[in-house]
Amino acid sequence: MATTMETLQNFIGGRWEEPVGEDAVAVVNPATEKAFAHFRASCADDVDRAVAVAGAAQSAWAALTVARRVERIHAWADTIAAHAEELAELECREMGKPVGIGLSFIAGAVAGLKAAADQALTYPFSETVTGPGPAGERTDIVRHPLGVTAVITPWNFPVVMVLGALGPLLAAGNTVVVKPSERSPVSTVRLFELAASAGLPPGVLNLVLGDGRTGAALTEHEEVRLVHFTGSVGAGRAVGSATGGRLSRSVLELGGKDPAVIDDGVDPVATAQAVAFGAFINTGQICTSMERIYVHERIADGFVEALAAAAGTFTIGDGLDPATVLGPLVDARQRDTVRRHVEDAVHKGATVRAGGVVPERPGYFYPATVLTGVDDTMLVMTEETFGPVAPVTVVSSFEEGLTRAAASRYGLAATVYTDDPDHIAAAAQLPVGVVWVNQWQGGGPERLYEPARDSGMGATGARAAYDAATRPAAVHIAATAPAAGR
Ligand code: TXE
Repeated sequence: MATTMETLQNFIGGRWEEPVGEDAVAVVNPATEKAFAHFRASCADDVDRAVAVAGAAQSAWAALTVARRVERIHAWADTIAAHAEELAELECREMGKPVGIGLSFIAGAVAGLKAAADQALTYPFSETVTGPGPAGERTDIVRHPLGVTAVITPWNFPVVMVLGALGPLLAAGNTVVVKPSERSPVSTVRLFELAASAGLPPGVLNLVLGDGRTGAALTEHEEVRLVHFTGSVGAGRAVGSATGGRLSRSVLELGGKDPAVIDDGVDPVATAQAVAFGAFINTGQICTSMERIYVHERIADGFVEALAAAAGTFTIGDGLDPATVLGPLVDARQRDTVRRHVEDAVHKGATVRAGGVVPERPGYFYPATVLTGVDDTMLVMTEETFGPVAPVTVVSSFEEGLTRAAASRYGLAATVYTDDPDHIAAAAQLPVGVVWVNQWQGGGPERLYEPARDSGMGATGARAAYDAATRPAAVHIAATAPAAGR
């Protein structure tokens, strides 16, 4: 194994190889600000080779039975599960996620990979939809794999984002080129080492390291028939334009500015603790983190007091320390974005009820922060902060909360806390992909959704991922071949 955890390499056709690209990239531990790994960003030639190798391996992979492909994916999943601790530690060092939190998300991702792959066993890759009728005619629908696909992932959940995209793509018979974020490639490199040892055939799963330019080369490649992208809206638009222009597909999971709407009548303290988790876990770096909080005026005082108290329990530190609940932000740029949003809000009249000050210590840390007195002129209410900040708005009714929640250019997810069935029905109409009621997260492999507005495009979950990973063809068969005299 040529690659090491210090000098990272591409994995193409089952072999580790140095990218041809020249630009050196360092991987920095955000808790210490020290580089601990490096690689060279892959250039277009590296991408060409990876796509060509994936193309050469695709027909043999698609020729395996579905059961055989699913079996190989399970073997990889089991190997990942056996190395979860190591992967969680690598994620912690490359992007700051506390190991305990990483472990729970990796466990979920392994279970999700297996569940997604298992759906291939019942997915109708070939089905007869009409006939044979009285005339003996028949129509079959055959769902073909697309060929070579690409997965481009962000830094907030390196392992989860790779595993979340790969199951249906691989199980449907496609081969894949993966490009992880340049900020957090190390755990993904380890995933590929484990894939090799789990017996995935060479060329089925390939890894190219690089930044947005490498991602763009992959997205623009003529032979890449689908790009599964998770990241910012700006980059997502570029991916969608490049694939659309080539008449290829993309599935885009982009940013969010997710609201939480808290109704009168719910317990303010218990709800505040739930909201603290939804706003601060993973240091607020989750696409579905709660970024706007709307609370009914009747319970607002108790709620805000409890939320500020909960924020104080999010202990800052290096994620390798079991006592840490709030790790650093991924880099200085992200920490400065969060600081800028809070300073802008305070400048425009917001009040800091918890946190709000960058701690004097090495590392890109920012405390769990609660703001009140916010309004829609503030960056913290309109742009994705992607950090541990909970801006609270007091509303006079649940309906006002829903109206404010819907007024955003994003539409990823929303969470409401209410026991009123009419309010639950009203919340289900929000222009978002996912609505959670009285719990944040959850929904299982049958959860089918598509982000709305700037938060993305392309449905995922349930069978949608297989529909995206295959191309249906209708085969209509007449009863008999033409005969003389007929
Ligand atoms: O995203 P980018 P970043 C949001 C969040 C964050 C912001 C920037 O607000 O502050 O995005 O984060 C690759 N063609 N989210 O910089 O730049 C890039 O190399 C093809 C929300 O991480 O979008 C990386 O692998 N690929 C999101 C991946 O895209 C391109 C999670 C994401 O990088 C590319 C992460 C291009 N033109 C950030 N430009 C979520 N929804 O969870 C970049 N890349």
